[in-house]
Amino acid sequence: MSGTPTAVVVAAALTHEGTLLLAQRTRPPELAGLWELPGGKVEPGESEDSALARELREELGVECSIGAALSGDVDLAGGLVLRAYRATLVSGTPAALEHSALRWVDAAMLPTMDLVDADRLWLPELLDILLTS
Ligand code: 523
Repeated sequence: MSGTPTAVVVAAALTHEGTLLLAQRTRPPELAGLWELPGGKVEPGESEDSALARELREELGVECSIGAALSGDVDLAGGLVLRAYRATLVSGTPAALEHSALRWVDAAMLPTMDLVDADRLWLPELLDILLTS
């Protein structure tokens, strides 16, 4: 059966010294002010890894190494599917180039953050990553 291919949105669980980087969205209005794992849409012809590395370069100004996927995908509106990957910094210091703020959160702070709904799927796995890193 043919049809429109599913578009994938990739997001990064970027960790550093027991903390996870969250980014505060500026748009759309219903998501503005909420915190997310940074990332964005995979473009046609791009691999998910290189799309995520590109998004982190564009949004944060850093070079990252992309690792394993977290468990499970999230179906988003508009036929998009959201997938998250582990990531670590290779060079640079993240800056909020396209977000209103960035915050490195530890396992105690993560559950208190106002996350976008879709990213909540990974809360248990993210806590586990932070507590065992
Ligand atoms: N999410 C989401 N969580 C999350 C990301 C990176 C994205 O729920 N961690 C959702 C938000 C949007 C959709 O995925 O509904 C696309 O993300 P967006 O807008 O960050 O992707 P862009 O910037 O590549 O898309 P354009 O707006 O088309 O430029």
